[in-house]
Amino acid sequence: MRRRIIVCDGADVARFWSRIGAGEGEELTWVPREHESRARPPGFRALPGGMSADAIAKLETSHGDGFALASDEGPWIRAAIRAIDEAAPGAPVLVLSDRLGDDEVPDRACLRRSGLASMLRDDVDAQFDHLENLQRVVELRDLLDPREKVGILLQPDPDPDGIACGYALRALLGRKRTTAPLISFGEVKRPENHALVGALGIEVRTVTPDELEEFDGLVLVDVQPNVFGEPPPARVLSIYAVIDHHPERGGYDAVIKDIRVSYGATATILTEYLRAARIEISPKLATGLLYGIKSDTQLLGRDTTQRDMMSFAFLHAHHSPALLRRIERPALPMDGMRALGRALSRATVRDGVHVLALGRVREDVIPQVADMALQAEGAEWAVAAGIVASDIVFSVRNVGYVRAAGDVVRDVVEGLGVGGGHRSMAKGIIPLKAFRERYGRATREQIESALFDAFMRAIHRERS
Ligand SMILES: [Mn+2]
Repeated sequence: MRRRIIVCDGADVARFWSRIGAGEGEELTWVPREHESRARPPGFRALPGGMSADAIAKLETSHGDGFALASDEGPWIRAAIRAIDEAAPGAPVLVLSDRLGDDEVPDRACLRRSGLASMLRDDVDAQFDHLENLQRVVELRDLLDPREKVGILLQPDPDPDGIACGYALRALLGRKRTTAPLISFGEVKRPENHALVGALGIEVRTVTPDELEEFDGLVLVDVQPNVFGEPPPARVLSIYAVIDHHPERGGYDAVIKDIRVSYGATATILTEYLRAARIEISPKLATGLLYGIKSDTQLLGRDTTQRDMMSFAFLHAHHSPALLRRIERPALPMDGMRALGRALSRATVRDGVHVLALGRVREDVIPQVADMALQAEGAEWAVAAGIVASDIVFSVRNVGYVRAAGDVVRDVVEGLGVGGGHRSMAKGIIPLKAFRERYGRATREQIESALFDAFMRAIHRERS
């Protein structure tokens, strides 16, 4: 747009707008009302004689110029649009009004409506949200700054949301790994959790409940004490702070509880903290938090709020795509590639089901193969299975409009092993011993055909 001509109805609106001022290429004009003095607000050009085509014509507009009309009076707005259509036919018009009903504004192809005061209103709300987050940050710092060693306790085998949040909290507190280590009662095991700590170079120390004595401050992130056993270790029942998005549980004391159950990820809370405190977010930290939100919400699909979307968008602008790729597509070992090659050379998609049996592989190869196997033409289901230690581990993916993967896997492993998952992703584990007892030998061919049959039965089973 070449010129943006802002037309204010009367001195009050013009004075209001004079606080906003004129941006690049903007011209401020006002139409004095009948009884108003002609003293014009500074920076404004008056359009005397009321709203008319003549007044608009004096602006000497050309094609590409646009108008904003600020008024709460229907007749004035309609007269202004008529004048513009006469003097500058088809020019784009923005109507800024807080009180006009839709039927008071004429139907016009290139017209857009917005509020005037309400535009600021939205911003005031957003600023108060930031302020509330800042207050939390200040409280956390006041509480934790005097402590020599703060333990950031995550759930056992912490997931990407927990790990990224622990890392973010440390940045927020301006601490190092020595004075605020990430700790957990169970080591990092699952491949996606490993991939994150590896790519970000984060250390999560495994501790026993007794070792908690070395910390003079404890913060629980993405977890509450009930997760640590029944009953939980006494030391975790009286802590400084809990920051979490899981349903609130009782039975413990925390000085600060920030539990936001509607949020899809704790990483959204930490992102809001960091933004409110204006902490610089490194690409590494942004990538971790982004991946935390992505994996907890299955890419903004499940239990997602506007807040998660906003944090995701903010983090997306700051993250490192190369680092994210390394987390999501960890390097496959060569023997895993060869196992994949052998499996692919015999693979077929039958009745929409694509089963790949890999033999003995590193566990993180399996989900990656499952992702890829779903791309096969005609596949609605992909199952990648491999032998890990003394178990058959399999990852399942589906196209999303079929029976839920978690339900199907629970049926498949019934009486044999464990498994579960979500709508379109799931995982199952069958001990080799249990498999042999039911199916005989655990060769690749046998695993492939047994899983194929079991999946066919489970997929077509009626929901009970
Ligand atoms: Mn979480």
